[in-house]
Amino acid sequence: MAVEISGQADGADLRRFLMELSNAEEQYEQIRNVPLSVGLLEYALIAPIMVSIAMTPRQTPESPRAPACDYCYPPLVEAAGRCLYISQEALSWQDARNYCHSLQVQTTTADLITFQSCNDFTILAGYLGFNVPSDTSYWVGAHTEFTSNNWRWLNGEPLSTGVPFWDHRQGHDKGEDCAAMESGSYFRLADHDCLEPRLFICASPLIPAYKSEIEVKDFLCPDETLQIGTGCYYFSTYHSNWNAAEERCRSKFHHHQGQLFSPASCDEFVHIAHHLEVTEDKKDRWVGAIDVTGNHEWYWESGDLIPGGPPFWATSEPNHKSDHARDQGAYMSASKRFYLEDDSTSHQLDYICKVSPFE
Ligand SMILES: [Ca+2]
Ligand SMILES: [Ca+2]
Repeated sequence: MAVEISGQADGADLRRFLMELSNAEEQYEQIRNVPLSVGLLEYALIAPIMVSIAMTPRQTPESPRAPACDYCYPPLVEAAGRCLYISQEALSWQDARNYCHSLQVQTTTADLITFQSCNDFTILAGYLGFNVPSDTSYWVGAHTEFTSNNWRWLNGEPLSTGVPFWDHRQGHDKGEDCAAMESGSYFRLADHDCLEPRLFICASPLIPAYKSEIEVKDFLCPDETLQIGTGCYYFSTYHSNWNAAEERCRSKFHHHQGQLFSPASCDEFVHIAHHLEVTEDKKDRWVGAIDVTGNHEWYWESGDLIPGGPPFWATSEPNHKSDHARDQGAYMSASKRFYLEDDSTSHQLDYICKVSPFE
């Protein structure tokens, strides 16, 4: 049996070969079969190196020299975790879409960008804020279908107006059936006439996210609170200043770790905003957001930083001019589709507490 000693030999071949070599009876025969191009002495030098190469773990895709297929094909660039093409020429929505289709992305083609989650959108909005000129507007892969306000992403997923993707004033204009991300509204969406030439963003298509079966345990919310999603919430029925509201959440629900509502995720915020919309709650409600220094350093009471722009703040908010610490809080604004606005903590508003369920 001849065993080729070359760059192609794998570890198993080599180990087998060496084991066979160690067999004294076969040793002579094996050595005779070493290709003539590799002398015995050279083989003796190469073999240990090849064993060590064979034993070295292969490079993982995360390593800096990942295979080329992990990168985006020009002219797409890798940004915000995706392969994107951010146009510099303006086209109608359909022409923009056709342009995207002409771009090759690995084994498939690109399309106008769509978003699967609030987080995807927030990350891209943050990226655009740093990387595109101000006063720009980019077509994305969303349009109306069947009826005028029935918005969908290109993958067929429904897209509701309001929190978290849309500017609070946009999405209902007659004859405006295509959506664009606008720098003037923190890159939130606005509806426009599909024939207007606009810049656009193409992206590699989204593979539907694997939705794990989250085990939802049965739980019971305390009296006076509502179960929404996987949390319990209290919606006040009277006004209070921000500090008193915070104190009230703690004391009223002290057995249930009550505190002013501080969403742990974009999705939790969306849940509450949509609840307020469908129940036609017309009240502005304090949440657990405070400017800790007075210099627009906003934090949730939970200690998490609140980023500017998406997903929480209404367009042009926060905008207070105070420079006193803990002087300004934020509320979910009924007139701005429950995105946040800031206001003096001394103002009297209703509020939302988040409360732990019974164990
Ligand atoms: Ca519009
Ligand atoms: Ca304000």
